[in-house]
Amino acid sequence: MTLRLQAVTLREIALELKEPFRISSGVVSYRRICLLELDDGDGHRVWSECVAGETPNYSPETIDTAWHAIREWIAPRVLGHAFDGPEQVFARLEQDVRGHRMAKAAVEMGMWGLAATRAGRSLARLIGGTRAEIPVGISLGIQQSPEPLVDKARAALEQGYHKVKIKITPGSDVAFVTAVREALGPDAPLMADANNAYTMADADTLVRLDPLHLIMIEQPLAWDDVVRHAELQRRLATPICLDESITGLDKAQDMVALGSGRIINIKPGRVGGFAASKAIHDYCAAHGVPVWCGGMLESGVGRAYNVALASLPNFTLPGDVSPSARYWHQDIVTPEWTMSARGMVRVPREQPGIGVTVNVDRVDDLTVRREHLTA
Ligand code: OSB
Ligand code: MG
Repeated sequence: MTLRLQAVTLREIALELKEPFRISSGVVSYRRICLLELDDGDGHRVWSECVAGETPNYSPETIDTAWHAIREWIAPRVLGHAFDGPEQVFARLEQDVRGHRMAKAAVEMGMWGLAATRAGRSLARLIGGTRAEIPVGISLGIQQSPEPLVDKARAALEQGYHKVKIKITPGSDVAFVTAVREALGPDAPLMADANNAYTMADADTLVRLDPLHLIMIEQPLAWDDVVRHAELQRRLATPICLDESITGLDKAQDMVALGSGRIINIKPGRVGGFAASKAIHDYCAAHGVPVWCGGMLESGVGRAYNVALASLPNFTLPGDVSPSARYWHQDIVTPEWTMSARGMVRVPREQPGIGVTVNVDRVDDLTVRREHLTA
């Protein structure tokens, strides 16, 4: 079935987080979120989301660079072009356009959503997802002191979360994670995420995390590094998980070849979308590397794509796919994303498309700019 994009509307909305989220490289209280509405001109529409943040503290991309890239180079390559299927979109976007993977992903994932909508099938089934529900992990931002961190981690486990990720940075690391481990016991499923806050000069500090038996340490070193991570992994018993460094399948292959880590956090919005995510997923499955689905504080739209992706079989670790109420006073989708008392989010496998409806009136109220692009 031919897939053709006739028009796309870009929007920027402002959505206030329930509480500020602090990582080693910055803090966010309001999310400036870029949403796309794709239209096939045939009566089918679907929403997608770009994960780029306000500042380039996670990757070089921002919402403003993504907006520019989508308008100037990415949308024009897709609008009006006849694709045999959504799996062809990424290769076309890679041709002669370097980088801008977040901008590409917003369009590419939207094309998968559009294909699912047109086919009257759920996105999860379309991509070959097998899970009916996904175990959920929570990502806890850096706190002022260990006490509030311990309280939040305890509350998360009581709510049913399957994994607690603790953001760390030099000065808020070993003592903070130790406090949580001592309070919650040896079996609590804990991990840490440094978002590039360390260098090899800090290796001794990171080695001191080994006795805390974390499931993994996420991205301790530079955002684009795989070489030094390999050296660090040789010194650490705890598995390293790469996030920022894995911008595509090639980097996953580098990680395995060099031994830079043993686990990958796949964020479809970071790697250029679903085709790249599926390729990384399949490669990791073939090489015995577990993967899990990360998050970028998405609205309910981006979350729909993450949940569908995480239903693929090699997503064997809990994903950062927390329910809407973890982030927002009110999400922009109906139904909101919820988590069961068993810490699971249900995959909408029976509804066509992305499985949630966008509350357009609310999005209109939140919109600060919009731009309509046509074939
Ligand atoms: O490193 O995984 C990360 C949020 C913003 C930028 C980077 C990261 C994160 C998270 C949030 O950890 C996870 C979530 O969306 O729940
Ligand atoms: Mg991370």
